[in-house]
Amino acid sequence: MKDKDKEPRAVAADSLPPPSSAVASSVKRMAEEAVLGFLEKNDEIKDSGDFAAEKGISHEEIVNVIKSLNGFRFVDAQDIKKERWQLTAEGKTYAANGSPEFQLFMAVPADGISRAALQKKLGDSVFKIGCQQAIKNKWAEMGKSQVSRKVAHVDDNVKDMLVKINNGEALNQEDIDALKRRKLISPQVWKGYSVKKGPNYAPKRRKPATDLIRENLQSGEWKELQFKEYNFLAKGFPIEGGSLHPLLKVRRQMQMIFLQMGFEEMPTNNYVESSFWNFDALFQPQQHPARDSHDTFFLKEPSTTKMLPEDYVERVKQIHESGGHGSRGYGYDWKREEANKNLLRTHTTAVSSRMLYALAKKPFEAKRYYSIDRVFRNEAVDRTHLAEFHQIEGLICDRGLSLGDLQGVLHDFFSRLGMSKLRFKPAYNPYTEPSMEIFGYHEGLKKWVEVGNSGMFRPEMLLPMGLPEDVTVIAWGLSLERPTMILYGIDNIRDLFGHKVDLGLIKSNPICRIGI
Ligand code: FB9
Repeated sequence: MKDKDKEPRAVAADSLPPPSSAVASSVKRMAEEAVLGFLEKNDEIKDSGDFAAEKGISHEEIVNVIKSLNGFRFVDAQDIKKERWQLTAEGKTYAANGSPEFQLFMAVPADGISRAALQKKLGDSVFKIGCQQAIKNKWAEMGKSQVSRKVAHVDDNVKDMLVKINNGEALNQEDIDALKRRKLISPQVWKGYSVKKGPNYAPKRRKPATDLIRENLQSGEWKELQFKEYNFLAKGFPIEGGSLHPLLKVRRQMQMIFLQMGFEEMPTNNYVESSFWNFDALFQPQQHPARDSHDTFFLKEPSTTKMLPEDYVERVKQIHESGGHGSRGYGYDWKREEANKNLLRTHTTAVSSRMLYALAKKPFEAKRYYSIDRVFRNEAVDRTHLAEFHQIEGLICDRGLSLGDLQGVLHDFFSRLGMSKLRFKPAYNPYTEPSMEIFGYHEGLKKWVEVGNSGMFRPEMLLPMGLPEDVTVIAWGLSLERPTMILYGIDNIRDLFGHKVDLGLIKSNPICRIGI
């Protein structure tokens, strides 16, 4: 018995690695020479399919060559279509293992077998179909529990027909219809070409010249040179221009809204902040849960801030420990070293505290400030939360502002975001009282969306800064990521921000159409 594995096994074309470009182009050249060579001696290639089979070249390769030669009018190709049948997945299994009715018949011993045993032997689907067909063919007797043969011998015509189909052999219409009814075959349109010589026919294709060069002129060969047609429709190389990340497009839109509303941007170029400006200045008590490393990234190096305005720090210490200006404070022992700790800012409100303190040092003038930049929170990452996001914050500092003013400016701001219907829900922030969560009705999503938080900065925050008694500050905040995810229909924040972003989205994302 010849040793099986030494035989070079015939491997299926699609299991081979794609031919390297060199092989590909040599196969292409071979196919081209085959077509042009054949037409040198013959008027026509009647059927590219037969021609491919004859030449032992894949029909696909022949078709590619015919299309290209036709493009350069080396040949004149006419479509020919043939409808033929191919086996369905079920048809393929029967062609391989025999029709279910034949499998059933073969599984019934001469003295019969129980239905249950037979079903176990054949499996549910073969048993079910096998029974139907075997009864129809009067091959077997299906008693209540017993199955027995009605004939001694049967032929598996169905399998034979399926094999014929597979080999591209023709069957009579009746058999085709029977197999079609059993969904064992499905129609397949075969496309090929008949080919004749074209106006530019030549036995060998010389690459058409793409340029007229001095040598062509000197040698006079320009006379018989074939020049490649100019393809004025050719798409030039795509100009790879820079493209803005969706977040930056929405940021720019948000900036436009703030500038149109008369706000000026606060400098946010310091991710590292002291606990003092990020928390203490905002009257956030030192034992507040947000101030421990579970929520906040504290710095190992430099671990403490170098410089704080001592007089102001003293007043903050006061207000935390024993209150003032009518507040009884928190009544705990405020620690300087806690305020000195450096961290990655958890909100851009840390910048607002610096700006309001700076404002307090000058003769008072009303101000509208906004900030849009990164903040960091040691939070569990999920579909809408990363350890960092961009916070958008707006504040108005003026005399005698009320909660009504806040709601008014929120209506103005969010209506420019396309959300004119707002609802406010009482909330709590350590640094604002009263505080409100903001909900907006999103026409596109047809639902109410939480769009941010807001409040009036507490006097315990503003007065120690030195701002006049009657100055109040209304403020609100939201993220940049949420509106961007909604506007660009991005479901998972990891698709928007971070190393997993697919650049395709960056290159092909549409312009940002906020508010309209
Ligand atoms: O952005 C948020 N939602 C939002 C905003 C706009 C938007 O636009 C639509 C397309 C047109 C859609 C959605 N939120 C705030 C709401 C929620 O996403 C919330 O679950 C998550 N929030 C972040 C914080 O998460 C811990 C968003 C982020 C946020 C929340 C509050 C503030 C800032 C950012 C604040 C504040 C504040 C309060 C008072 C004074 C000063 C600042």
